[in-house]
Amino acid sequence: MPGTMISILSPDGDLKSEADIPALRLDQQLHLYRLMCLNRRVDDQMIRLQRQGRLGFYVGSRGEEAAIIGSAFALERRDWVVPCYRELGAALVKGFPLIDLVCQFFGNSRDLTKGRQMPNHYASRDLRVTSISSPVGSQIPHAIGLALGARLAGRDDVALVYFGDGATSQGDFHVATNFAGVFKTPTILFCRNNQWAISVPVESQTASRNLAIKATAYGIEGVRVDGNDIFAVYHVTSKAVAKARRGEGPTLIEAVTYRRGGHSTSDDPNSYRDDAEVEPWVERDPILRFRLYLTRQGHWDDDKEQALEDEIRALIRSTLEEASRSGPPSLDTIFGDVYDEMPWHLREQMESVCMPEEFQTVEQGT
Ligand SMILES: Cc1ncc(C[n+]2csc(CCOP(=O)(O)OP(=O)(O)O)c2C)c(N)n1
Ligand SMILES: [Mg+2]
Repeated sequence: MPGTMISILSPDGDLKSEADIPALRLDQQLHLYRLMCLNRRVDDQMIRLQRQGRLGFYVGSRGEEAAIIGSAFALERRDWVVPCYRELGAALVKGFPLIDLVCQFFGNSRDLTKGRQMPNHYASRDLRVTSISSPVGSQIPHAIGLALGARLAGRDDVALVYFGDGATSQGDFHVATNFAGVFKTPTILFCRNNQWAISVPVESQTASRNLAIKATAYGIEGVRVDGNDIFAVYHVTSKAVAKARRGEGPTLIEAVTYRRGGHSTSDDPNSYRDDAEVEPWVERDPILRFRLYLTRQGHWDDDKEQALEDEIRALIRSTLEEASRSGPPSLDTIFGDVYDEMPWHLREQMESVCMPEEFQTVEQGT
């Protein structure tokens, strides 16, 4: 039933039902915990750098780490992540090296996207993480197309697309979900319902009882899950992935969570929401909940937490040092990757800006 919220871990880190615990080995659980902590510390550091004027822009995901990391972990390497812009954690799960992400944030010469994108708009062809698509909801049809393409090519990879509660009001969501239902594309439509679309609360976004129920209209399965419960998120997403891979069609997952920070570094939520609203969500923190669980099970303690904090701090510091050794992309990168054969007028411009005068072949005045 799309209205029933699935949860496995209670806020104090207790299992609601032993039977429900997904088959995650201890090393996998500890890996997930580390990634959630890394995600948060990278967010904190990048927001600080933006405030210092060293980074143009950043989008954090404080409070949404379980929804993002738990879902991405349900994928295989060959599967596609089609992100919105708040899924650093999914990139980390996919194995995106932190140095590549940070070089993209700085838009330097090591940036895989050659400094052509806004900060926070990373992509990796090798890892099957598609380019972040800022126009709200536009990535949803892309994911449906990727999934259909995979099936037509005889492959069994699936595509998981992330989007927010606000995106469910966009035409692209409805067009894509309808298409996915009709053609049973191997897609997981993962909606992070973080309660806000910049300054618009979800209650003003839709008259629907919830977001998962929107699946019913398109004849696909809708699932509502506690987005701050890493086990529940992993559990429902794994089921949706397996179903998609069997050729039984898409699932819409609504992960109920909360955007604890600003929309981005360009936003100040104090101007439209009360701190009192945020407080209960601090208590439901997904990282704290997982830590309490691991501690109760005897797998975690303060020494391990400290060691992890130290490891992450050192990793972020060394990554920033390494990234700052690269300068801006070279000027000729502006001209590449568009034409197979570059038109003469662009070649002329490229030569005039990139080559020392003695090597320029262009005759002036022609
Ligand atoms: C088509 C379009 N309209 C408006 C915007 C400006 N905008 C950027 S993010 C955003 C809110 C999206 O909210 P939601 O889908 O809930 O995702 P969240 O940011 O909460 O993760 C808006 C309105 C945009 N980028 N694209
Ligand atoms: Mg939102």
